[in-house]
Amino acid sequence: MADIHLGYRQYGSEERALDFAQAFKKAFELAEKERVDFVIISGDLFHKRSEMDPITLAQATFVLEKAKFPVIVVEGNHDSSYFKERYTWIDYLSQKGYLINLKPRFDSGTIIIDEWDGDSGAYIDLKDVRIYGMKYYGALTERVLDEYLPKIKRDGFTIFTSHFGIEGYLNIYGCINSAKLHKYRNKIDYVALGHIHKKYVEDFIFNPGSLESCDQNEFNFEKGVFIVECDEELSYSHVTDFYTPRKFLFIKYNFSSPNYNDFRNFLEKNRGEGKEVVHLKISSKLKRFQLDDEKIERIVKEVLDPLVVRIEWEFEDGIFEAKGVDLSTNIEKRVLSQILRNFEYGEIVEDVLKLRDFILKGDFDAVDNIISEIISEITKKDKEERRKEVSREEEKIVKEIEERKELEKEKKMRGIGEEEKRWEKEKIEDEVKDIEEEWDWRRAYDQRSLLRKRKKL
Ligand SMILES: [Mn+2]
Repeated sequence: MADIHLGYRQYGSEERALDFAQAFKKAFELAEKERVDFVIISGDLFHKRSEMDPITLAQATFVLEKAKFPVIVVEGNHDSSYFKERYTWIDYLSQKGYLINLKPRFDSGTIIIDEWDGDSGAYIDLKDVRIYGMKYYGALTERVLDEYLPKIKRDGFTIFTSHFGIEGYLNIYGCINSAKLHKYRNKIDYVALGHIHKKYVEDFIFNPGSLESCDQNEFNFEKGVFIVECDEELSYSHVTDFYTPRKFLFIKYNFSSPNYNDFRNFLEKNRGEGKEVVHLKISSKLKRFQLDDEKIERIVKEVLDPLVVRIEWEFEDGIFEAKGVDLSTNIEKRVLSQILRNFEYGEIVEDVLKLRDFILKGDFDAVDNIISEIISEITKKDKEERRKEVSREEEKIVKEIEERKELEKEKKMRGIGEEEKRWEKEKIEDEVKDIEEEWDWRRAYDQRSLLRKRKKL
């Protein structure tokens, strides 16, 4: 399985977060029922990298502590920042014995594929199956694969799991050409991927899709888990019926006049079973202020009994005209919500208005509270910006690695004297000591993983 996205409060809805947890639990119940030997989660177990909340952690441990089989996992783009080595929540759960987090490590730019030692490692042998894992590396994926794949040694049924997409299935960031994998078909029996939230199979490459829809566009994607059996031959089935994902309802309506009864009747005819995520697109030749959106929303809620409603407005004149109308809070709210619709902040209009009032009153404690609440709801903020920052960071790393390699080559050519070697060794020992002294368990988890790696040298 892949792309569980635990902790995703989609549309700011607590119910939606429960959906993701429920899907995860059901998938593990299925695994139990099928008496699997192990489970692989190919990335994005969690939705957020850093701001773990107690409920999400409880949801994860509640399911994982019951598992009677090993759970292999790799970190996805939602689980870890991939250009810095940081202690992640997946690392934490691995140390607690809930997960086996497979990832390579790097030593001066060289990839190291260690066997799992109960704490860290890139591959593990379970009976007659060998599993290699690689976390998400974004734009560096192909580069890391080029170093990783040649180091794979087949032993029994050999699996490679990672979190990246294959080009041609969905146009998203973080995909590679599958030819890179097919080249190693003779060494790998099964490639387990995640990242693309839609099921696909390409020869020995398997991507199960997510369990729930993380985006409205994903509702129609085939999603689920693979149950794979390998005796003499490989057989598999893609299972979807162990859980019913939340239904989405997409409705379009055109207001030719402000007739709310017609609208109500239309909804009656198009209603589902209730508790769906409703995406309603309303178009009209009327002016924006001629329609009462509060009333519209009220009717939608009465007739459809939705879990969440998202209303998208399409007016021919486009811009909202406030001429001759007073700017009551209601209208202010409409304008704001129209502006905020362009961002993926969820329903924060009320919060923004409250915030404005608190600032005017000078109640800065309330301002603090409301801002931290809003921030915790923003998940996809500055996506583009972050992407740019990441590729800049990646370029830097690649450059550093190449520079270091050059330097090492030069060194080898010249040959270093014994004294210089001793001096180099002492310098490294001092650095490790420094880190050890700086180490503070209350804040420096990333220092710790660095230390662990340095010590092994
Ligand atoms: Mn994902």
